[in-house]
Amino acid sequence: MSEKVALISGVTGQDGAYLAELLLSKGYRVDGIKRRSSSFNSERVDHLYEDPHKNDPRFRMHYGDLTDATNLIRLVQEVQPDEIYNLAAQSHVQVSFDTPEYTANADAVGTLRFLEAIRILGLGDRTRFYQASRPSSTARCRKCRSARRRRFIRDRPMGVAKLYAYWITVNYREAYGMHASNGILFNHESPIRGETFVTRKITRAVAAIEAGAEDCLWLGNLDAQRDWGHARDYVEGMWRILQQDTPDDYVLATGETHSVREFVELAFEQLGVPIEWRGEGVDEEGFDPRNGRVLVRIDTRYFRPTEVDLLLGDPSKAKRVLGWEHSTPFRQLVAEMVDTDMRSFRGSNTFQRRAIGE
Ligand code: NAP
Ligand code: G4F
Repeated sequence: MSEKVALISGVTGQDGAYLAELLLSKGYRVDGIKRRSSSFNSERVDHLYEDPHKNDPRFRMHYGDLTDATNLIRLVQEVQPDEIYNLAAQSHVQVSFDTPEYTANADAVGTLRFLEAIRILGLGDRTRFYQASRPSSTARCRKCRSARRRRFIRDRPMGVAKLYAYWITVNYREAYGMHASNGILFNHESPIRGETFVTRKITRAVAAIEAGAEDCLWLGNLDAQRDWGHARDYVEGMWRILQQDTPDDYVLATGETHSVREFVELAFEQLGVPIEWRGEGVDEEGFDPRNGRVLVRIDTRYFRPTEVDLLLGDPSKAKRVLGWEHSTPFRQLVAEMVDTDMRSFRGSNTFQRRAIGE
């Protein structure tokens, strides 16, 4: 059998990097789409890079953008993929409140552009399509009081854009018989998680505090609860979804939920530092009871205009049909992230402050 070809959008992101690695290990040829930026943005996949002058490299990257339909059509035509994984997105919830129009263009219409590219090029019988969807309709939202509103949570511009992406994928499957599937993935993290998501923000801060480069971690809602798994486990689930004879939608989750507060406690525990809490609301703080040193404080800037208090997924269908299960316990995930940040921090001996984005 000839090698399979996969096209991954968002290959420079957390999931794109893990997925590219997995598919290469399975013998695929992988074509990744990266967007142009004024500085290098390929750090997560640099270890997969192959000299393009070499004959027939198995991993290639192409410039592209989800907001550019002609570009996507040309790439799909050139690559003739067996499988497309649409992972590219403006994926930060808080940023989607600041850039709602761009978020809709990339996250919602970007998905339509891919589906149309497959249809226009007549690749519906050959190319399977995976859409990176996210939980929303199952979540609870503090401001969505009525049962009806709760069913259709409009929690954030990104959530609304992703709902469109979810339904347009279902629509193309039903209308044109395409092999198009959604993976509804609950939060998944790793040592290469973006630095502005809460887990990585915590583990980087813990590493910086340990080295004396920072003295305090500033956070928003400590009581938000998430179903956190490891990205490495989740990309295996994405691949399994596209190996099914029949396209369908699947939830990938751990089935456990933990609060931001618990994540903080476990992360500091890796340094042998106990955390206790005192005060309430914006005055709450986390401190080391052995010396009274305050290590965690609240900054209202990190509160969201609308918050999803609790996310908890049910992965039973994925287990039953795909034989997929997450395999990294929560404690191990936190330890791996803290450990990697501590090592890289010691290696560079500097803690890079960022101008924006926590
Ligand atoms: P990520 O690390 O933020 O990666 C997003 C990727 O999309 C990056 O490669 C980014 O490029 C690229 N991108 C952004 N806008 C683009 C555009 N207009 N055109 C082309 N590429 C663009 O996100 P992730 O955690 O890997 O998540 C992957 C996908 O799964 C996303 O769609 C996300 O919404 C979805 N998802 C993630 C989670 C989770 O917990 N991780 C849960 C549910 C769903 P740069 O590297 O240049 O920024
Ligand atoms: O890590 P977060 O920014 O992730 P969030 O909002 O759950 O979104 C992630 O998961 C979604 C799937 O469920 C994806 F669709 C999306 O692309 C992304 O990957 O925030 C997690 C929780 C929130 O409740 C937030 O309010 O942590 C709370 N939080 C508390 N303090 C904070 C902070 N979040 C961030 N980013 N920064 C804080 O300082």
